[in-house]
Amino acid sequence: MKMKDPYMDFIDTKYKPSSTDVVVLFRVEPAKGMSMKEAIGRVASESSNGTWAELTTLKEHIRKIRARAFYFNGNYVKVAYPIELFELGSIPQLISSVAGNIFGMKALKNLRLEDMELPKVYTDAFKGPQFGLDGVYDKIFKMKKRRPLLAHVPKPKVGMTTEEHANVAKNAWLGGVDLLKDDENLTSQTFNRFEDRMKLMFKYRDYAENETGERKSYLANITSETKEMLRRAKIVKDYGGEYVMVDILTIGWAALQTVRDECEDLGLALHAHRAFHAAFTRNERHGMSMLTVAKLARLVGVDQIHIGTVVGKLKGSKKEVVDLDHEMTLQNIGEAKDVLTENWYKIKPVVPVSSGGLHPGLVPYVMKLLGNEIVVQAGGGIDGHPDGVYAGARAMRAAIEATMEKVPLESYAEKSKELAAALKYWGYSKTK
Ligand code: CAP
Ligand code: MG
Repeated sequence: MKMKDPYMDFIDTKYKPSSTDVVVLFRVEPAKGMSMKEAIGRVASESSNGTWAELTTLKEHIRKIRARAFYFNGNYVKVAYPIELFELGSIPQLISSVAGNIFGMKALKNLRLEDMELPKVYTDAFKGPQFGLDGVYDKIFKMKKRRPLLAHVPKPKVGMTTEEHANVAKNAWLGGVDLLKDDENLTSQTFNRFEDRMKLMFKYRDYAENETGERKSYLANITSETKEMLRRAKIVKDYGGEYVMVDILTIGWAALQTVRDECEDLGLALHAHRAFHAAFTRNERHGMSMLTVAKLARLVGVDQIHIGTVVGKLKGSKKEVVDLDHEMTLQNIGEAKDVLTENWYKIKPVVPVSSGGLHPGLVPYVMKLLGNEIVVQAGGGIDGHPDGVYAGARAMRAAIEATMEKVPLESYAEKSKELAAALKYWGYSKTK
């Protein structure tokens, strides 16, 4: 008797997703000798409640909640997952389901999770951003005429002593930086212990605020083991900080949810660094899109997230960066070839952060692409300025102000020697 292929039960082109289904868009490349349907059946099966064998234990009430691949367009496939398959409020379980074993299946040459459409019943289980874009501008910066917030990461990224790091920060804040950010791998090393850094950084932050009359804030990197992160977040709060920063992918989704809850209690905004994402997002044929990572981060509730620059040193196409910008700032997302619709309901917008190889000459491009309600971050683009950190900060700030006033940088440089020096040194060159 020929065995029935159990995988075929997970394909139903007549299926219409219900309003409570999670819908996932995959890009599927079958392995040699595998048809598209055989590959897709395996994806829908293994990511819901099937396996390779026809099960004697399968009953109708179990079969009823299986996933169904219902839409096929070339390599693009949509799979609908009944909400019963998920534990509401748990990102780890969502990813273990729809982005788990399937990436290792021999039936696939490549598989990429492009996007997922999350129903209200699922998104209602999450807080989303505590401050969000409006809260950052209105509550933290109290900025009436919104312009890009200028951020700086002291470079070299690690190795400086606490004093050296804090001195760079002080000069950057005095030069016009709004947000000082620890680098993604600066946490608590022997040369710059977390507690020592917090003590000096907040002292210099307060000094710079008094000197400049401007709000200055600090994205303190608390990335660490989870209990230690909660301890460090309290230290930031005790010093009167407004933010903590975490590397969302290296701390993991469960820890991010815990930190987000703690930030609610402490009233701290959450800056999301995405180090490690490119290990699985940059390959357009296999892995998971940064769009999906950013959606889940918005859902959990980060207030700011890195989305790329197009013109800087790190990979990210114009389409990818613009899609990310829309997904982070709009409440309703329309369908496109590799983007699903999404209604964000009560989940607030997130501030897009453009960073990675930026210097003053590249600021107009970034602002034209992403608008004025963003964070523009420069590390080397400030500390590499020929006249030093203070001048580097003033040059970046001048580039932002010039672009806000729609004045070409060269003209504006006539009244900003620091911007003139930056343009002479870097011009408008893209970095890599
Ligand atoms: C930028 C940066 C950021 C990257 C992260 C770095 O420094 O501090 O971590 O922007 O990439 O370490 O490279 P520079 P993304 O300004 O000196 O390049 O923003 O794409 O997540
Ligand atoms: Mg960095």
